[in-house]
Amino acid sequence: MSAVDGWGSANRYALEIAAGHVQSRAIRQRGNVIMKLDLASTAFLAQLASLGAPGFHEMEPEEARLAGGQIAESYPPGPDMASVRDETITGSDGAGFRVRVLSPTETPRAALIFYHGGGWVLGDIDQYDTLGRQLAKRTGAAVILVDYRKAPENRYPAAAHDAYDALTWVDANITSIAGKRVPIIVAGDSAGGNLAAVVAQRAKAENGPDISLQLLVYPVTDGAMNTPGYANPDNQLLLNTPLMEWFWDHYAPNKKDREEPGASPARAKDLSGLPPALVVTAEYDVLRDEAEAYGEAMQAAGVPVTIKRFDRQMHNFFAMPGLLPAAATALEYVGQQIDRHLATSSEVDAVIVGAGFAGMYQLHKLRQQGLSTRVIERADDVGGTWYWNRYPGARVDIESMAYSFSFDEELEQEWTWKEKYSPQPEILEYAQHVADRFDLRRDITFETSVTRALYNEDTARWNVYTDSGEVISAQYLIMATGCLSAIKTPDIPGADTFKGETYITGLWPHEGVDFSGKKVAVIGTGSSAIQAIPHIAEQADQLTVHQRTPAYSMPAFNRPLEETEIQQMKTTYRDYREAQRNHLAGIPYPERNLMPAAAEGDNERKARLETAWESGILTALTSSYMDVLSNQDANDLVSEFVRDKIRARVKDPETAETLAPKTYPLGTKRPCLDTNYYETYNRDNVRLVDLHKTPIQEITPTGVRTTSGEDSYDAIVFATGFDAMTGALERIDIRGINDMALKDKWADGPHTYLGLSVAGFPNLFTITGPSSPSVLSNMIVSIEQHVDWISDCIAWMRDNGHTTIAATEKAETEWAIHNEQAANLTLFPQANSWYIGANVPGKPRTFMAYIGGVDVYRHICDSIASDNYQGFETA
Ligand code: NA7
Repeated sequence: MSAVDGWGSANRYALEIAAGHVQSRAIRQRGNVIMKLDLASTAFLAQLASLGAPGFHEMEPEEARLAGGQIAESYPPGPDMASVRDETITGSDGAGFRVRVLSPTETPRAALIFYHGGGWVLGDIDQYDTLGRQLAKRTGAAVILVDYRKAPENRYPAAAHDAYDALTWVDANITSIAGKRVPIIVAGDSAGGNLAAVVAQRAKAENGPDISLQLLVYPVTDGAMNTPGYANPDNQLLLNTPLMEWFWDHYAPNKKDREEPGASPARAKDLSGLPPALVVTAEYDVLRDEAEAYGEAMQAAGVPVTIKRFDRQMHNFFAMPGLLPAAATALEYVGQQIDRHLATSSEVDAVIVGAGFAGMYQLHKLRQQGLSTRVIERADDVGGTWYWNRYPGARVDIESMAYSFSFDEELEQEWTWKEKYSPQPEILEYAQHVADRFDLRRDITFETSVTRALYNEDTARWNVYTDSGEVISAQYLIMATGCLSAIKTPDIPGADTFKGETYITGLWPHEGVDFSGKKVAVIGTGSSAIQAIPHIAEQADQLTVHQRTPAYSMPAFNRPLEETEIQQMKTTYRDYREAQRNHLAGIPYPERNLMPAAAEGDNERKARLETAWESGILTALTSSYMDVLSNQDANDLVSEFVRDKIRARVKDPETAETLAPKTYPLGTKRPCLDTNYYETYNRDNVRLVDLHKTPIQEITPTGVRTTSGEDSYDAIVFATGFDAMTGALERIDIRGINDMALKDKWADGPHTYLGLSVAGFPNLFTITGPSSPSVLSNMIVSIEQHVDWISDCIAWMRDNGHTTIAATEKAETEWAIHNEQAANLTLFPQANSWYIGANVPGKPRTFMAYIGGVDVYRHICDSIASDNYQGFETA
C-alpha cells in the first residue's frame, strides 16, 4: 500500500477535520512552499487541503482527540511482539495512568520510554502502538508507551509528573521488563519530546534513574514561542502558531508556569550533565528552530548531542508510520544512532560468527595477530556441523587424517584418529580438543545468535546484534557460518500437523533416539539419510524410506586405523598437506587419471573402476578418468558401473532399479559413501517408496499420504537437507553501504568476489562463501586457505594503514563470469542439486561453488593478494 493509498482509505470525517490542522489556505496559496516537501508529503497535504475543514484549534479537545484517533486508524498494524502488556501505574500524586510494554522478539537490550505527541491535549498509546512496535523491532529495545494525563482536564504539571513516574516505574521494574538491567532511553515527539527533555532534567536534578540517551523528536522546548519559525507561516506545515498557542493554553494557561523548566526545558539554567541526546527535526516545522536551539544549548553545555534535520519534511512526519516513506527512513536513522550509542560499550577488532572449524581457526589466527576478537556461536559448544548432526551413523566421508587441521604440527602429532572415517562424536571431540588446546572458549560467546549486522559508514565499523540484546562494534565481520548449517525446514504440506515424533537429521537430539518397536518413515536419500538408514532399520520395527532422487553411493569400507598407517601418516604429514593444497579437491589420493575414459578398452576400464570402488574413497570414481565430470559418454560409463553395483547389492530387482540413479550424471549431485546402505533394502522390515511414481501429497496427523494412499507412522525423520551456501548468511540481516541488504543483493543468486568478499560490504569476509570451492572440496583444506588469506589481508591492511577493504563491482562481475564459464564446462549444471539451489523452492538457480579446483583457486587468491589485492578497494 502506498502512502497515499493508505491515507486515501482513511475515514473521510477524520480527513476533513484534520485538514484544518494543515492550514489549507496557506497550502493552496503557497504551492511553491509545499513542493519543497518530498513527493509523498506533498500529495498527503494536497489531499488534506482539498477537503477543507476547521483546524484542531477551532475544535473542542474531545472532538480533536476523536479526529486524531481516526487518523491513526489508517496506520498499518505494527510488527508482532514477543509480548504486549498494558499496566496501570499509580503516580506519585495518587493518580493512575496506563503504560504499554512492547517487548521485541529478541531479549531487550534497552528500555525505551516513549511519550507521545499531541500538544499534551491529543493522542494516546493506542495511536502510537504501530510506531512503538516499529521502534521496538528496529532498536531491539522494550518500548514503554506512556498514557500520561492530558490537558485541559489535567493541566501542567500533571503530564510531566506522570512522565517522571513512568521513568521511576521502568527503573524499578527493569528486570521484569528486560530480563536484566539495561540502559534506559527517554524519547518522545513534539509535546512528548518536551516531556522526555523535562524528565531527563528532573532525573539529573534529583539524582534519579540513570538515563542513557534522550531521543527528542521535534520537541517543544520553550513556551515563549518566539523562535523565528513562529513568525514564518511558510514553515508551519501540519502545525502552526495558532495551534501551538491552543496547546499551550490548554496545558499551561498560566504564563508564569510556562517559564518553568518543567514546562519549557530550554529555560533551565544549567544543561550540563544531561544524558546524551539525539534531536530530530523537520525542515518545515514550526518547532524546528526551538528544537535545534535546545540541542545546541545542550551541546554548548558539554552534552554529546546529535542534531539531525530531515529536509523536505513537515511536523509529525515521524509519527505517521506507513503513510510517509520518510517516517521509515527516520526510524532507520534513529535505529542506527541508537545502535551506535548502545554499541560503544562493546568494541572489538573483529567479530566472527560461528565456532565450527572455520570460526575456531580464524579466532586462533587473529589472536596471534593481536586483534581483539569475539566469536558468537548459537550452540552451547564448538564444532559447528559436527555439533548439530548427531543422527545415527553420522561420520565424515573424507579420510579422518585428511579431514583435520594442518596449521599446527604438534596438534597433528598429539591427536590420533581411530577409524578411517571417524564418527561424529570423535570429530566433535577433536573440535573440543582444539578449543581447549588453544584456549579458544574464553573469546566465544555460546548460546547466542547474531541476528543483524549493520555497516556504519561514518565510523567504518560493523554493529553486530545478538539475540541476547548485545550490540558489538567491530572493524571486521567474518562469517564462519558454514555452507550446510541452515536447515531446510520441511517444505511438505502438513509437516507441522504430524502428532508422532519428528526428527531432523541436522538437529538431532543430544540424548539420541530409540526407534525400537516403532514404525518409522525417513524422507530423503542424501548423504545424511544414507548414513542413518542402516542404523534406523536395525532398531525400528518397520522403516519406510521415501526417495525423491536416488543418490550414487559406494561402500566406505570403514575400519579401525592400524598403528602402522597412523605412524606413517604422522611422519609424512607435511608432504601430504602440501599435496592436499595443490589438489583439485584437497583429496590427493588416489591421483586423478589424466586419460579420457574412451581411451581404455572395456576390460581395462572395468579393472580400473573396480580398484576405485574397492578404495572406498569419495573421489576415486570421478578421478578414474579426466573427463568423468565433463563428458557425458565418459560419465555414462562410470555411472552404469555404479548402477550395476547397486543391482548386485539389492536382491529385489524392482527396488534395485528404483535405487539406481538415472536422471543425472554421477558426481553432479554430492556422491555418498555408505556402510550397508543398499543391503538394508534386503531386510524384511524396510520398504522403499519411489516419490517419482507416488509423490507425497501431505503429511497428516498420523502419517504420510502419497498418491497411492496414507501410511501411519510413529516417527518421521526428515533428512531433507539444507538451504546450502547462502542460507546461513541470508538468515542474518546483513546490511552494507547505503543500507543495502545482502539478501536483496543476492535476490537473483549470490554475488561475491572469490567467495570471500562482497562489493558494498566493506570489511565483511565470508569463509568458504558462495563461489569459492567450498563444498566441492575437503572443507578443512578450504577453511584453512580462506582463514590464512583473510588473516594475511588484515595484516596487510594494518601494515599499510588501510581501515577498510571491499571488492569492487567490476571484480565481482568478472569473478561471476569466470565461475559460470567454469561450471558450464562440466556436467554439473545438469543436475537439480543443492549446489545450484534446486532443493529449495523459489531459490534462484545459480551454481554456487567454484569448480576450477582448490589448487587453481589458491593460486588466483595468492596472485590477487600479491598484486596489492587487485579487485579490492581500500580506504
Ligand atoms: P541432501 O544431500 O540435500 O539430501 C536431502 C534429501 O532429501 C535428498 O534426497 C532430497 O531429494 C530429499 N528431499 C528434500 N526435500 C524433499 C521433499 N520435500 N520431499 C521429498 N524429498 C525431499 O542433504 P543431506 O543432509 O543428506 O546431506 C547434505 C550434505 O551434508 C552432504 O552432501 C554432505 O556434503 C554433508 P532431492 O535430491 O532434492 O530430490
